[in-house]
Amino acid sequence: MKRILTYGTFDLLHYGHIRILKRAKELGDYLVVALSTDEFNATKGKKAYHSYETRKKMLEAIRYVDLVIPENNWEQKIQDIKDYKIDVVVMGDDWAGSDKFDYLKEYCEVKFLERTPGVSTTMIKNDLQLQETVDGVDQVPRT
Ligand code: C2G
Repeated sequence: MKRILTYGTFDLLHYGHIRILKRAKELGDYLVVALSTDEFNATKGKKAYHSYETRKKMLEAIRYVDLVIPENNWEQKIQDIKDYKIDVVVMGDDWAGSDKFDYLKEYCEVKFLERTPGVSTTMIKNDLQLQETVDGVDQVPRT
């Protein structure tokens, strides 16, 4: 059984997330997703819209995902690879060459898959904010 591991925040789940999970699972038989906790995100200066528990439940509902574990810090990856007997760590290629992943090549295969263009959690947030401004949502409610 070939075991795959990936990391992420997966906030405001979108098709870029689904595509990386689908392609990661296609590389093996079992996919573990290490999901950034709210506390870990705070250290990255990020605040997810959905809580860890909500993001975990959404990921667990995806057919490609077999197990969701917490990502509490940057340093846990080698232990994760050992604990879950990982053969391949997969990330979007925005992480290619990053010192956060390249060193893992001593412990397992590391693959970077093409990031899906045209969508990101930040883009969704910005577009919604812009839309609210255009629609004047904060105007007097329509009767
Ligand atoms: N992704 C993608 N295409 C997009 C957006 C994201 O392929 N349009 C991929 C990212 O490359 C990443 C995964 O989806 O592999 C999750 O993305 P994020 O939730 O943004 O995760 P990130 O903030 O990159 O956190 O320890 C590493 C971090 O936890 C990764």
